[in-house]
Amino acid sequence: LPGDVVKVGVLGVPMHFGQGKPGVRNGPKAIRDAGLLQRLSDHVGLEVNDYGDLDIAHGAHVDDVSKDGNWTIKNSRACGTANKKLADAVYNTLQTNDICVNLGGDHSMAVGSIFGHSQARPNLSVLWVDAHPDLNNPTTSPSGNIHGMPLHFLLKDLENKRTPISDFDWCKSCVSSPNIGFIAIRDIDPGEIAIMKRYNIPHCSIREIDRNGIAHCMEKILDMINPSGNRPLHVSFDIDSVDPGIAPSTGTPVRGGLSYREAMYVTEEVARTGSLSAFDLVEVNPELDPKRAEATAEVAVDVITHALGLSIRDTDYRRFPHSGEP
Ligand code: NNH
Ligand code: MN
Ligand code: MN
Ligand code: MN
Repeated sequence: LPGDVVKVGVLGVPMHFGQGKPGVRNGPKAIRDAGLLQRLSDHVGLEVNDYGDLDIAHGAHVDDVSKDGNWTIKNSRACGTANKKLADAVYNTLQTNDICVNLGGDHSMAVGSIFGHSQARPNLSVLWVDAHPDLNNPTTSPSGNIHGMPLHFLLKDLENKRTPISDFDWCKSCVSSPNIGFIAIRDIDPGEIAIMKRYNIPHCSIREIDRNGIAHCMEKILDMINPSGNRPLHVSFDIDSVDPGIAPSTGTPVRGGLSYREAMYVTEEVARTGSLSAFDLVEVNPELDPKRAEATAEVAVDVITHALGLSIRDTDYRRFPHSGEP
């Protein structure tokens, strides 16, 4: 309702089991240290409820290996357990907040955040902002890292083809391919290309952004994944979507990413939908390129605050339903 203060719940998710580089568990701290909470309350004008960091057990390293030895999923036990915990936390957060912001941690946490979100609010559409489409399965994965596979557990279209991994049994597929869209992808594994083609998954590659501009691409992708505008929107934002020149502290940087303004434009358009319901900011690793870790975390804070309405409120307030009249 106009005039109502928007309530935002913030969850720190020090997940690191989905990939091999230490340091990404300190992402939530780096993003908080860069001033996120104060920016959200003082600059954006939201009611902010910080639930601290999820307690992620440092359990034994247990991989899941197929009977024929054809694949390995690294750390599946710990990753599955932590994601279940996150799913419950996101579900609970959305009972009393309008929007849930999840600070990663590696991108395997999207399994828990999207599943938990879908339990609280069905019929999600998902905008995946990333250099990678994270569509691998245990057989196509070049690395065995779960952060490259979260959508394998989430896409309804893959339900029958899903590799049964007992640590992820709790996660029911909850997003259909017409309702998920990729933007800024530029490092795609062969198996992922096959899946994208087969299910015709909406996407805007970095090349399409070069050719048609970010405004056209955002309009196209939001219209494709949520044509009626009625679905709650989940945004999963991998910081490696942004060019490593401005956001270098991340595990798998890929040259040729979004410019600073393109990243802000993406998130401003997210704010303008008025349907943002959960937002993940993942893969900030302050131990990589440590001299520029603060700058990377500042970009992450800007991304989140813009998605939640900063700048739209001032420059485009009539079209932003959360802003109220001046
Ligand atoms: N595609 C690679 C893999 O599956 C790299 C994934 N890395 C990411 N994804 N950062 O966003 O291992
Ligand atoms: Mn990712
Ligand atoms: Mn990525
Ligand atoms: Mn690759």
